[in-house]
Amino acid sequence: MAPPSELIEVLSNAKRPLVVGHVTPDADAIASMLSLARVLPSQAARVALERGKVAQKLRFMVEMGQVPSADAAEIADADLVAVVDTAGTNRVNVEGKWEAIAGKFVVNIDHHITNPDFGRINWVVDSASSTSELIYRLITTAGWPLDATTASLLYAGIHSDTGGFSLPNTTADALEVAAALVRGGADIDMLGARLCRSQRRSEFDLIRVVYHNTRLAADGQIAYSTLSHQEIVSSGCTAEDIDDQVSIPRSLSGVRIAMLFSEGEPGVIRINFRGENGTPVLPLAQKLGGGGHTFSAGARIRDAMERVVERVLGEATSLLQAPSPE
Ligand SMILES: [Mn+2]
Repeated sequence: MAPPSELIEVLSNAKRPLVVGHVTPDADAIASMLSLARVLPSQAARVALERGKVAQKLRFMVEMGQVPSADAAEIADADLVAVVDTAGTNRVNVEGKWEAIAGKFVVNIDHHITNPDFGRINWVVDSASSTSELIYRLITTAGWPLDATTASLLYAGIHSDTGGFSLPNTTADALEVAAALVRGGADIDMLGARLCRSQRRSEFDLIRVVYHNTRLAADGQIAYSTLSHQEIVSSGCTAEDIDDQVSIPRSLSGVRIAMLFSEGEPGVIRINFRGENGTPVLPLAQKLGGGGHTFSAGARIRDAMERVVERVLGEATSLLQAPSPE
């Protein structure tokens, strides 16, 4: 999984590089963006990452990263765009969306199996735990400097995408990179506290609702919860704060498919899918126009919550009844 040499070459030669990630950025996207921008030779490297549009609990990463967010002129002037951790062009998180960068030299660094190689140069490794793991390999191959802050950011990205080193993507390679990052100065104590033990009251109240709304189907093989727009707003959270709360229905014993339906934007239902015990959820997400990884995927549907839940529950139930493809 060595990075292509032409990727290192164009990244090294860029004068005004811009690093872009996916909408509703998670810790892996934020870490990959900030780390890459920090290590690029150009001092003019920028990220498309507005602090206000990042989940409250991940804003400390933006503060650590200390990379300026690109303004409209800088986006227009960028001579190279690195899109990281982003499964498709419809997920690109930049002002003006994909159209704003489509005409530029785009490089694509990702680990989503559904990534269609939309860049001029593509480095997509679906066996990688995280894009952060790939960025680490890129840094060491290119010989760029890795300081303690960058190490901490990348460690946070790997920690997050592997579910705290507990999911099947926690490969020996991922653990080796994590170990190298700790040797490079990653602050495990601080990161553990910030990522796992620093819940704000608003997030705590939101999780209370996720527990309360959790329901079972298919004899307990499906667990799902819902968050209406009203429930999100009244807990003091925003759409950006919703992502890994699907871990609550997922944590029930016997669950094979866990889902979180959230209405961050009124009238649009986002669904996070997680597969347990080797149950792939990607086909489910793709059937609904989404994408992602085999056991962790997502989709968005514009419809009323009840109708979306009913439809998706039906799809999920028939997926469990279908004979396995193997
Ligand atoms: Mn990722």
